[in-house]
Amino acid sequence: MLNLVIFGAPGSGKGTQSERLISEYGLLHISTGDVLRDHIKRGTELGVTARQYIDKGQLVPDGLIIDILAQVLDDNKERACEGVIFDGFPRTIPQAQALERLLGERGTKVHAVVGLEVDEQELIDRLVKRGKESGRSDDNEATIRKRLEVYHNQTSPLREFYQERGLYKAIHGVGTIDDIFADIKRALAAIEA
Ligand code: B4P
Repeated sequence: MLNLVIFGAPGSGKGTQSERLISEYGLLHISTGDVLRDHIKRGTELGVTARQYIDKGQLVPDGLIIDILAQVLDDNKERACEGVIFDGFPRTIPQAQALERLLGERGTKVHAVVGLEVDEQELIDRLVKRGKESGRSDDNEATIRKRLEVYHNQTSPLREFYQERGLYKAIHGVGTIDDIFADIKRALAAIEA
């Protein structure tokens, strides 16, 4: 069983590399961004609330997102036992502490954190490009800059949090998707055994 966190700034390739990791290791994919966008599409109460934050480039409040994650884990109990990739969660220290607690209560833990490291201009270029192609409401330059600021202030401290626990695997996230994935597999080889 392998529980992975895929970590990085907006546009670092979390979603892209998650797809590869899922097919390679047969993991359950939990993307909090995807869960929130699904709620927005269905017009649920949660979706209406989440949209107010996402469109401003802010994080959805911790309490809300932690409850969502606990619910998704409960709804997918059997699959979660085979291993999970957490994509876009945790994004704050309280979320990381909640993840430790939620997994601990289920008799498991985070085995590794894959940190995709990409320079800022490349992140902006990727997200502006995606915004033009997909029309995602938060992929416009002003919101992207706000998301990056939020990342630096609230999310990047998690790097140290996981380094202290010996779980952080730094991956250079620029290059072809295949090459980056090969680096991730190499970094995970040691913990797979
Ligand atoms: P997310 O959906 O997680 O959005 P994101 O950080 O932009 O990541 P995403 O997965 O979409 O992009 P990726 O790095 O794969 O969150 C959206 C919003 O939801 C947040 O801003 C927040 O408001 C809210 N939210 C979500 N989770 C939350 C939480 N835990 N707490 C609070 N709020 C939360 O980048 C992919 C782009 O790069 C693609 O266009 C791809 O084609 C391109 N790309 C990937 N690899 C590449 C490569 N090697 N070369 C060139 N381009 C590449």
